[in-house]
Amino acid sequence: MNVNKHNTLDNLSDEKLVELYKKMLLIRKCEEHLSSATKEGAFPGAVHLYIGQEAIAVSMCDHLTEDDWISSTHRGHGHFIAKGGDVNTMMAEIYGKATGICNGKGGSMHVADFKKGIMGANGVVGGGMGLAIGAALAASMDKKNKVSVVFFGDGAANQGVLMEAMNISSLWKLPLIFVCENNQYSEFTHTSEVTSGKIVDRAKPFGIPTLEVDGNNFIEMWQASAQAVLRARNNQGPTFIEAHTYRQRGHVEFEYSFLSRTYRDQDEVNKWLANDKDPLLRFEQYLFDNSIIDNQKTEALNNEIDSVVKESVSFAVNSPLPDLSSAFNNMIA
Ligand SMILES: Cc1ncc(C[n+]2csc(CCOP(=O)(O)OP(=O)(O)O)c2C)c(N)n1
Ligand SMILES: [Mg+2]
Repeated sequence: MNVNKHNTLDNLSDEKLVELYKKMLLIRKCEEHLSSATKEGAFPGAVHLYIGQEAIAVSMCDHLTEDDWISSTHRGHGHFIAKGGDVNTMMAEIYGKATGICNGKGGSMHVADFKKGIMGANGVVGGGMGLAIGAALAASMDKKNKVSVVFFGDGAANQGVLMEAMNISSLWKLPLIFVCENNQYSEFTHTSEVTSGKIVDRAKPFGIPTLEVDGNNFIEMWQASAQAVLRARNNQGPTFIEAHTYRQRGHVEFEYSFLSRTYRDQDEVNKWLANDKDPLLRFEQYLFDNSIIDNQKTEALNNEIDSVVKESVSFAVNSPLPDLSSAFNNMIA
């Protein structure tokens, strides 16, 4: 299957394009805050940041409604925000507060909101696949044309559960979309050291149509997402997208506090931070080139998003910790 490159984003209004840009900016700025906050020890636990991959979640989720489902990874804040998750309660969750979306008991790797179709971030690599296929099966039995999307990494593509998910979703024509975010690293190991062949080719023997895209190109990723979601809604079965991207930050923030060696060249990182590679800067340039934003508008949007992030941090910081008596609430024995 080829990405519909003749189609541009022309059919989206300027307002809509600015909304999409704001969503990417919101993810970026939340993550930047979390980066500095984790270094200050503002909350317990580690954070895995989505910086550099924002175009993938935002473009895919633009085609989904609250009734559709997504499952995510340990790098899940971007998916949560893109799918319409509330930033205040996400921030409070990461800060471990009672007002968090999971009452402060899940933390960064478990931000979830079932009311919004967000089955959650997931600390188990590949764990989201089982959840997404369950939701896809339920969607197909309900016959309400709902769609289920699993976001996973290149490392997760080496988990056996992917083969099981591809097999049964293809056989049963489930409305499932595989989105492999190939960011070139699994923890501290380059993908080429642990992955044979092309990841996207793994779907082919199962008869699943595939799309391989530049995941840092918002337009290309948006088009691929449109095609995959349309197929799923029309009961045509699963689609597999491999989105090439780059993990701009470490595997976890602050990793050099425990790593004794570097594992990638700064030159390589710098190349991906540049205007022609970074997904947010590229989309911003597209909006400039089409006279949708200018310097003044960009500054206003940045100020607006800064306030949203500031408000979420203040909500999190000023919220109480969960009461000790609630420790065993919502637990099943
Ligand atoms: C089943 C399982 N195995 C190993 C780990 C440890 N681990 C956490 S993240 C990670 C790398 C995942 O790489 P990838 O899927 O490419 O996602 P990325 O971090 O690049 O977003 C590993 C091995 C885990 N959490 N779960
Ligand atoms: Mg990876």
